[in-house]
Amino acid sequence: MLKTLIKVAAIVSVLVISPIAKAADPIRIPVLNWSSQIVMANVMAQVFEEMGHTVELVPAESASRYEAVRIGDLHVAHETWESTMAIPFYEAMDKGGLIDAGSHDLITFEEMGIPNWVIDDGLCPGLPSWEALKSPDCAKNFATADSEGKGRWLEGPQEWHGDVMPNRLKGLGIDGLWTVKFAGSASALWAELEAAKKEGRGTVIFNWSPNFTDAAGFTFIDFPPYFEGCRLENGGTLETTGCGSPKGWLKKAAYIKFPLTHPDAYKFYTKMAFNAPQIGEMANNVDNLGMSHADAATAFIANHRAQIDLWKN
Ligand code: TMO
Repeated sequence: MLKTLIKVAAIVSVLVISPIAKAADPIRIPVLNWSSQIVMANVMAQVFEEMGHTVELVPAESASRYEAVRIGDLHVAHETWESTMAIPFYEAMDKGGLIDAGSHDLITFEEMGIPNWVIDDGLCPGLPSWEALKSPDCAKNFATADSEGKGRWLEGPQEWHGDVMPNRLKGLGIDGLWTVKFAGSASALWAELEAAKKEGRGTVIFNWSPNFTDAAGFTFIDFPPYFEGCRLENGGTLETTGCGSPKGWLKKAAYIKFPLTHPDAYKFYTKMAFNAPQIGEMANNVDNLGMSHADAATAFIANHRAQIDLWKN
């Protein structure tokens, strides 16, 4: 009796469950730890659901995400920033399984910088030129309880760029005056801006564009120009690793089978190309207006419905 039941259940599951499971294979979208990336993940999730797909938002890390796309654990990496993610992106493509699904409609920049009031208050005369950072009188205005008397740079999470910024300080020969601490998340960077302002001390943080801060009065520091190979991880030396960040693209990566398993969703994904104000709007909805990521995505879609619908067809 029991055997028969198991047999029947097995047959039923083959007949009924597996075709459904196949049709409902969810589209897996990575969720990282900065607002525009998370809001864009939610925008895609809501649009794919409108198209009849099921979606899974999967917590992921910046660099390891490309191997996950390559083997199909994720279907997309929808915010791939050239200056910090090009290497794992191209490595996964070289191994096979990850494809380039096009670029967003903008130029990106990721760099250390200061809120404009740091300049206006004269906390480090000569900024935004990096040469101003060579002054001990400047550095001491940027000290914090955890910086051993040095000026502090607050980098993003170490998972984003490893030791690019500590190597930058060494390459510039100013690691005796400045030290790098890593934030736990993007929101810790914005909290630092508020804390420094309240305490009247200088602050240097990692930031990027497009972002909500584009409209909020933020200046990137001018470092020696970037050139191919200047960073240590690209074959550079201590002589060259003081170079600044490159301007770059913002690409969309996809699992090679995504166009076959979800053709309509893949077509939307290839057409989906946000511009700089739109990425800023996604971040602003969360970081200034305090919306949840899902609500920020719903508001964004409502605000750009005609364009979204054009990409859906
Ligand atoms: C990748 N990021 C935009 C946080 O620099």
